[in-house]
Amino acid sequence: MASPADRKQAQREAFRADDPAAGPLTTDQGVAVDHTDDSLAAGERGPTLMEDFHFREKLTRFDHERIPERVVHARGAGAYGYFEPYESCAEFTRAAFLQDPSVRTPVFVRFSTVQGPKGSADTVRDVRGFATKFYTSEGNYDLVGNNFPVFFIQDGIKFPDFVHAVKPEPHNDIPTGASAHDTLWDFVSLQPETLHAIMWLMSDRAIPRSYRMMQGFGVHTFRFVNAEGRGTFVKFHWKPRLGVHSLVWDEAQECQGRDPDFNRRDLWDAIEAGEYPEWELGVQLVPEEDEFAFDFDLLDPTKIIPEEQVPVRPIGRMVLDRNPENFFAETEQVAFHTANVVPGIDFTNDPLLQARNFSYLDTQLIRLGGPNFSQLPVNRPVAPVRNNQRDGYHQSAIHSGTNYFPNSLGGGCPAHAGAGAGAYTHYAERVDGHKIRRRSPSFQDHYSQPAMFWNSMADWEKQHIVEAFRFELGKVGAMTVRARTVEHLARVDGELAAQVARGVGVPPPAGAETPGKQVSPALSLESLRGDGSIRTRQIAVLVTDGVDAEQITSVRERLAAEGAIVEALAPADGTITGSDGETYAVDRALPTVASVLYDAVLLPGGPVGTPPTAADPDAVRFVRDAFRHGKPVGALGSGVGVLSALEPEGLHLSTEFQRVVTDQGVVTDTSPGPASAEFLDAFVAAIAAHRHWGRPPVRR
Ligand code: HDD
Repeated sequence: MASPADRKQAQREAFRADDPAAGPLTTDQGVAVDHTDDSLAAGERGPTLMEDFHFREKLTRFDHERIPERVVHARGAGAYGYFEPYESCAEFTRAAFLQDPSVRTPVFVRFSTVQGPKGSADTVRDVRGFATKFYTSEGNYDLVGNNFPVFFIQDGIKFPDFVHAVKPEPHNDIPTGASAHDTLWDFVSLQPETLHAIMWLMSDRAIPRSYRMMQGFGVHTFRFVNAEGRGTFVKFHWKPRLGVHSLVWDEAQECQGRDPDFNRRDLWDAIEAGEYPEWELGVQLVPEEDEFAFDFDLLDPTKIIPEEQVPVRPIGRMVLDRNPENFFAETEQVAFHTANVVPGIDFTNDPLLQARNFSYLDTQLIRLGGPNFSQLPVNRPVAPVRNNQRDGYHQSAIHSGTNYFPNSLGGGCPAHAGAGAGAYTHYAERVDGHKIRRRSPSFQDHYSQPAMFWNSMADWEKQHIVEAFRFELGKVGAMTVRARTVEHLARVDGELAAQVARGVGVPPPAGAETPGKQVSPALSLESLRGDGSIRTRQIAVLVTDGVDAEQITSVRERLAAEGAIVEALAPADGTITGSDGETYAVDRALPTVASVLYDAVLLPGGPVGTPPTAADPDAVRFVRDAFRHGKPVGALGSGVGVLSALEPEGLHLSTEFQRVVTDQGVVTDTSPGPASAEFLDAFVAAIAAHRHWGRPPVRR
């Protein structure tokens, strides 16, 4: 009998396709096929015959392999895992999966980008989807979130407008996986409710280093309901164990070409290597009586509750420990729906959430071709399903008995869940109002929270935001749109607006009134560095014949002990001969990789006085890119000489004699022999810091 944590995996087993090795090739009808390489033809050079049923079936099946991609979030990657609560949350919610720390609930998570099609690159500037399906004992619960805590619009009726504006333009289907185009910014400039999410989009949050290193948010205010029927407002937060880390824009762009699958490969490889990504689930809880205690509306999805105001309370953890076996069957066919809730979790009147509760079921009907998509293995609940829903496309069950309620002929089954049987009951909120089509005045402040976000950023984060605005608006053809956007920015922060205006060639806006100086330190990436470990960071060691073998071994051993992944890169694949005359395996040939695929680089020394990599332009470019992108650079022995290539980039090595020198993440030690503990400690610390922002900014 499978343990509860494995219930989803046990269920999946039943749907595994028969092993094709166990018998001959057949048609879909099970007829054995002796030859699948040539069509049935009238003579060796004659026409193909209509009666070749195998040929027609094979081609027809191929012609029908694709289903429509998701209208948004088309590109994604998913994994299975489990969730376990730290303690019972019974005080706030009766949800069964949040009661008992010994109960693991299986999950499937799909991460995604939003704008680009299914085949677009991973490292685009975009929101990332973070959708979790909990297969609970009371049915499926879907938390369909993003890596931003706010959304671009307040009411779902505007979703088609927003998505039309951000998607490729209708006449030429350009741009792919990008927001730097006229229609998006036209919409933004006319719709200041977008500004808060736009600030996040222009920040480094929009270019995560890894799905494993980004936060997730439920965005809306939801409602917990306990066994007594008492409601508590709740906002959901996922916090990654490895900390929140991002790329820099220049790097993200190069990565799109070097490895368009950068984020999905990273997730896949980490799980295959047993480095299971982990997030803590946290909640911000607001008692019902405090509904109006904030200077914004809790129902407004363009607002956060600052963590300093309502702390995030950790309630459990999620681990992803299994890759899917078939991308299409599982990651592509998974169907999330915000209205998939379980007893103890309820909605609020957030108009964006209400719209989503319509849209997701509707979209699955067209995308998955009918109403039976919940029978697909990845969507199937582990809780039993009993109802009178029948028929429709792709019904794969053979139901028997009655199909209506009430009935006596079927023994009255399935009967209503009796009291105490765990039925879902909607929160009995009192609602009273006139039918109107009007936004609440409490939704009208569009500038205070974007300003808070800006005020909370470190200097380097502000600089990246300004550069992002300049890049995006700089690609907008209509100068009126550029100017109108900058006018809105002036109402967020005058300096931000002035700097952007200077970059995009519009007049600096006259001083506008800006909201106060509210700050939320929890918003800065500076405060989200995680546990300080270097687990799963990718470290490149540039090697060639004659390299100091002792150095490589000492660095490899230490970094591997810390959980980092070390790869030796040489001018060509195969082996190299070290200074000790031994041969060492090369992990990858330099021309097949690039600095943007690694987190740090190390240059070991070679024979005395000969920087081993100095002559190799690929190696020099590698180190220069790593330096320009703020990455840790280590150099040992004569390898330090290679760093002279970084002088034009602003690196000035100390000429005073010191054994180990650390300067803005560049760690050097000119002494020969194995790397010292002091060097290794400093290099590890530099890698743990991820990026070193004191360096000169990236210039093309
Ligand atoms: Fe949505 C997909 C997240 C607003 C309509 N959305 C989708 C996915 C995520 C989100 C992560 C991908 C799920 C997957 O991996 O399959 N969406 C959000 C968040 C929102 C949001 C966090 C705001 C807080 N979405 C939103 C609105 C609407 C939609 C307002 C419509 C009124 N979203 C959809 C959709 C999608 C979708 C069209 C496309 C594919 C799908 O649902 O399954 O129905």
